[in-house]
Amino acid sequence: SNTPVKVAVTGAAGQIGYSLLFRIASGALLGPDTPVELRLLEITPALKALEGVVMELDDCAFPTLAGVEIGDDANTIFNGANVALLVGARPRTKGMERGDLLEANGAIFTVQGKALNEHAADDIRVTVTGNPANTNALIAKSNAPDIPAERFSALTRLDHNRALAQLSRKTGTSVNDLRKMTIWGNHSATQYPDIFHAEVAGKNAAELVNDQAWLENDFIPTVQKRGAAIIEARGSSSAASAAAATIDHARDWLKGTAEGDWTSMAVVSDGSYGVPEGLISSFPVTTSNGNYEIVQGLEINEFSRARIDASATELGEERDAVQALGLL
Ligand code: NAX
Repeated sequence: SNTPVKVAVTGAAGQIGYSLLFRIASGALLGPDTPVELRLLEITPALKALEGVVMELDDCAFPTLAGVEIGDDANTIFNGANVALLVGARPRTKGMERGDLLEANGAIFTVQGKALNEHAADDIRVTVTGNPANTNALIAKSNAPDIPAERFSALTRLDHNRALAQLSRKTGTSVNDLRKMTIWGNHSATQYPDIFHAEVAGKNAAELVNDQAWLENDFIPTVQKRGAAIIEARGSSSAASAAAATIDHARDWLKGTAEGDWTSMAVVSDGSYGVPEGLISSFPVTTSNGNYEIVQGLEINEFSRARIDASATELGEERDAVQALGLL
C-alpha cells in the first residue's frame, strides 16, 4: 500500500542514529516499495543537531522517505507509530553507580512505555537498543499494559552477528554458510553465544570446530567483550554495526526468518529453557509476519546450562533492582 509506515526512533541525533536513519530512509528496513515516515525523538538540547541530520536526510532525496517529524515529546512522536526503535538511553558516566544508571534509564523508559501505550498504532512493535537493553525493554513493557507483551524486544542481534563473524573466520567459511547461531540471556558480558546447535554448510558447528579451548577462551569472550574492544580501537562505541543489527532485527521480525534458520532476539520469557517467566532474555527465535516463536526442543548440555543460568540470574537481579525502584 502507499500509506507510509511510521517508524519512531529515539536518540535520533546520536551515533547509532546517524547510521540508522539513513538506512531506514533508503528502504533497508521495509523494502524499496514501502514509503516510510520517520518520527524522531530527542532530548531538547539535541534537537538542533537533529535538525542538521534532517537536512542531510532531505539532501539524500530518498524515494522511500515520505516524511520526517522531530520533537522532544514522546506522546507526539510516538503518535501512530507502527515500529519503535528505542535507541536513546542514558550512558553510564564517571562516578555513576549501577543504581543511578538503572534509575536514569528507568525515568526514560517508563515515560516512553506509557507514551507508546497511549499513542502508538495497534500493530506497534518495539525494539530496545539502548542499554541496559533487556531491562529497559522490561520497564517499557511494564508501563504499556495495553500492548501485548510479545510486541516488546531487546537487541541481541549485534551479538548474534558478531558470533557469526567469529565462527566464519574460525571455519574459513562465508557467513552465508552459517545457520542457527544462538545468543542466550542478557546483552551484557554474561550473554552466552552458543554454537552447539549452529551449522556450518550443514554440519554441526561445535563438532566441526572441535576445539574446546577456542570455544571457551577465544570465541565466547571475544563475542562477550566485542563492544569494549571496539571502544578501545575506535575511541567510541559501536555505531554502524549496532545500526545494522537494529535493522536486521526489526526487518526479520516483520518479514520473517529464512526456512531452516533462526535468529536471536531478547523477548519475554515464557519459561522456556528454564529462563524465569517474565524476564526479557535472548532466545533462538523464528519469525513470520511480525510474530516470533521461541525455538523449542533444543538439547542443552551442561556447559550451556551453566551459562544460560548465569545470564538469567543477572537478568533477575536487574529486574529486582528496577522493581525496588518502583519502575515496573
Ligand atoms: P549516543 O550517546 O551517541 O546517542 C544517544 C542519544 O540518545 C543522544 O543523542 C541523546 O541525546 C539521546 N537521548 C538520551 N535520552 C533520551 C530520551 N529520553 N529520549 C530521546 N533521546 C534521548 O549513543 P549511541 O552510541 O547512539 O548508543 C545509543 C545506545 O545504544 C546506548 O545506550 C548504547 O549503550 C546502546 N548500544 C546498544 C547495543 C546493543 O547491541 N544493544 C550496541 C551498541 C550500543 O552500545
